[in-house]
Amino acid sequence: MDKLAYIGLGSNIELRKQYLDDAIEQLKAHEAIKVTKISSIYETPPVGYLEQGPFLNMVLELETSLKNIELLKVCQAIERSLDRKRTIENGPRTIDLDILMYNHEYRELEELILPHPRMKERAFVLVPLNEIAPERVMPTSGKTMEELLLDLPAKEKDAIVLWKEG
Ligand code: X6L
Ligand code: MG
Ligand code: MG
Repeated sequence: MDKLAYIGLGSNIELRKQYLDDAIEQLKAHEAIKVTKISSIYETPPVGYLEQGPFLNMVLELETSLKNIELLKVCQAIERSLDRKRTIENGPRTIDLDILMYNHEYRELEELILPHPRMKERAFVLVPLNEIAPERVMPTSGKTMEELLLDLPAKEKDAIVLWKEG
């Protein structure tokens, strides 16, 4: 039985759009993954570590027969293949793939916490998630993406701008 998963993608090293596209192509090429929804791309100011350039962020919906940790390993392999380095904590990255939700699971494993513990505070995640899955309920909070987004300060949401090529 396939599981429904949501993956957050982010890049802030050029060529940002190319890294997003390459990551999506690698997920699509995986035999155990079907990409079922793709959000728009948003340009977003950096959060956490501020001395870095703006991100492109988006969210994907997947159907997969992979187990949660297997999906994590696939995401990490894609990050490595796209030259992800971990030099500065929360610093610039070619590509970041985070499992936001996996089915309706809530669990804390050593390698993976589901749902992503900080997704409900991050407009750069909730704006694209609300676009493709407004009625989806976040396990642990019991709120829909639409409701979580309403809880965020307007100035954080206003900083998330639809991105257009060129
Ligand atoms: C205090 C301390 C408050 C740390 C917040 C927030 C840390 C977010 C890390 C934090 C804190 C993060 C992206 C990003 C990052 C991204 C945008 C992170 C991990 N990833 N900013 N910052 N998009 N716009 O994908 O999310 S670093
Ligand atoms: Mg991240
Ligand atoms: Mg990550």
